Amino acid sequence: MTEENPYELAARAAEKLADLTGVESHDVALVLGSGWLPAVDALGEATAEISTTDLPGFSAAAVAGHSGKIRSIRAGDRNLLVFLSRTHYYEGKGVAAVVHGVRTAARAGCRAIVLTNGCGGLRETWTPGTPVLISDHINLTGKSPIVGANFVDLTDLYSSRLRTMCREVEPSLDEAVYVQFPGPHYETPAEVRMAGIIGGELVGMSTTLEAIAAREAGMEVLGISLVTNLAAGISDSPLNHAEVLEAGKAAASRMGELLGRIVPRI
Ligand code: 8IG
Repeated sequence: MTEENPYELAARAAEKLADLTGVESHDVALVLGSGWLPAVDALGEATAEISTTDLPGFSAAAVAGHSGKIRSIRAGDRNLLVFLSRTHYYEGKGVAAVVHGVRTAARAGCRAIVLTNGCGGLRETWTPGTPVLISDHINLTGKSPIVGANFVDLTDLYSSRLRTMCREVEPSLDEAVYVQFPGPHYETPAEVRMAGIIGGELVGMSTTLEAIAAREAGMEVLGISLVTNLAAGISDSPLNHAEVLEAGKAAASRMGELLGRIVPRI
């Protein structure tokens, strides 16, 4: 990131996005986390696909399974702006870099954003590949994307209207509190127990800073986690990233179908 004001940088990125995609304004943004990428094709026909690095303020994707692309998709009467990857806090590029896509989406016209992620689960009934709605979060990064005296209200951060809609569409969806750890290491079993004690049931390395930036920008937020593994210590087996991608692949058609039913109703 440069020294440029992050909001101006996002405005420039949105302008270039409109140029490159030929789409004047977008309506709903989606950020695809670990395991969600294979679901993208179910959302609709791509109008355009660009590299994040074609836009001001983005750097190359760092994680296997995260492709540095942005797709513009026409779905019904909506223009979807789909980020096939995200910048993670653990990359060390700073909090502004983490939320740059969210701010760009807001400037591109998006009124709502769907933040997805792959994460660890604390509820033993959540087998790998279970989607869970995020009801609220605990941000253990200790950081905010907002700088200065802007006291943004985070009540109902994860829109109860959108959660209710999702549960009408898919009554089997559970809801839980997502705890963001800084990463990139997974939690110790003691940290997972702590997450449970403070009220969390999902543990991951993304989403909370983006949700805050989205709320600051006035967007409605829907958060959906894909539990790809039981959190450390909940099961006996150690965690590995390949397994996470595998669980995503296995769940892909279900997640695509789920997003395909939810997104038109946002
Ligand atoms: I996928 O168990 C995925 N991402 N922090 N813990 C944390 N992040 C994750 C996990 C997990 N699984």
